[in-house]
Amino acid sequence: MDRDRGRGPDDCLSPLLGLSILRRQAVKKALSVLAVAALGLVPVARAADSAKTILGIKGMTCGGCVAAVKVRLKRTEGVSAYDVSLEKAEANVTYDPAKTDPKKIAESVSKTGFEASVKEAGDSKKTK
Ligand SMILES: [Cu+2]
Repeated sequence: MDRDRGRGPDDCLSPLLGLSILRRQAVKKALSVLAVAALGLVPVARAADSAKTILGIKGMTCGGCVAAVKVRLKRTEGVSAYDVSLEKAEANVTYDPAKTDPKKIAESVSKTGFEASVKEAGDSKKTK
């Protein structure tokens, strides 16, 4: 026989019990997230988002020239990272292949007055 249970269902769970249930759910959730990530979501996202190219850049003579090229790269659509070397007369550019390609980036850089050309396009082809 039920005696007075007028307190309602919330009081039936002690705080400790409630906590352990929450923890179990959190662990389950974390495990399922890990499983999804392990199933290949991460590598796919990586491959799709970025490619690298090397541009040869003629005419840079000082840090100011390098800075000008950097500013241009920063404003070029699809470029996510870059490293411009005065010594090597080239730029290492990481870009989103869905938005742009090495030729377009070289054209954009050439607008600074420094003639840029694609030295190495993408990961598949390695040409001098
Ligand atoms: Cu200069």
